[in-house]
Amino acid sequence: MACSRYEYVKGYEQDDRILPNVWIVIRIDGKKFHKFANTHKFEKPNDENALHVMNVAGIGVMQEFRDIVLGYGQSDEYSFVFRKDTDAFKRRAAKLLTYVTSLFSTSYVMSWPKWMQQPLAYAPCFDGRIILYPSDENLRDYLSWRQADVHVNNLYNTAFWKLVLESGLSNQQAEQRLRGTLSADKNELLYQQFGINYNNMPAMYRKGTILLRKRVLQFGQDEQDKGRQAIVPLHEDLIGAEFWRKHPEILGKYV
Ligand code: DGT
Ligand code: MG
Ligand code: MG
Ligand code: MG
Ligand code: MG
Repeated sequence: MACSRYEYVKGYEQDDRILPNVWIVIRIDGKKFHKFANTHKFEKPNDENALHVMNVAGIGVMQEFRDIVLGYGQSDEYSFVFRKDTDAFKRRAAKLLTYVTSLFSTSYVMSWPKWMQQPLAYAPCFDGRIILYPSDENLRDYLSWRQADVHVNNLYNTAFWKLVLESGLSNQQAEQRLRGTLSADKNELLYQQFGINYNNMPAMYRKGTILLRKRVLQFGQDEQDKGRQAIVPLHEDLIGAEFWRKHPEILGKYV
């Protein structure tokens, strides 16, 4: 029964339910974090504490949305993968996207003071998008794409900031020095000029952060006890097959 003559306007709302049986990925990304990082004096190229703020916000999202099976964060972005058969919010796209994006933003702001010395100068915000992947292969390729992105950027940025901060090159000179170089060249430059073995740099910077749900035994529990579920950060390679063999539960392949 219509309560008022105005109620017909509800009919203008669109049905945005996502089709069944596809992987739902939500990726959020910081708005103009180039500027945000400068304003808040992030260390270059990686600010460990700022990355912790991102990871804590990612964990906050996964604690609230139980159907997220994997989170993946690097730089100013986080991707969240929902179970293929999730019925959260009846798979309504706008609800899923806005809840995840706003919860990430508020969690980011709430955990900021625990990790950062400097108070927030202004309210950070994040954009969000939904991407649907029909096959496990598509999903793996998506995550591989994001991890390859952090590898390429981090290797470049590490070399760039070494040249600027330690060799005294201008930004432009450093850019010129690196123009056209391959990964192997940048590895070699880091090793020869700065004594750095890139592969020994912190894995969080090179690989990003993967958040998975795992059962962890609590102290004093016997082995019968299945333990408590925790969200565990990993900094592993997810491009190779080994990761997926080790964590079959992500794709719903229980062994
Ligand atoms: P957007 O996303 O189009 O609004 O613009 P940005 O500036 O957020 O660009 P994006 O997302 O492509 O790149 C992320 C920026 O965030 C990049 O310029 C470097 C900065 N950033 C992220 N993490 C760190 C960090 O740990 N340290 C520093 N210094 N900068 C960081
Ligand atoms: Mg961008
Ligand atoms: Mg951004
Ligand atoms: Mg970004
Ligand atoms: Mg309401």
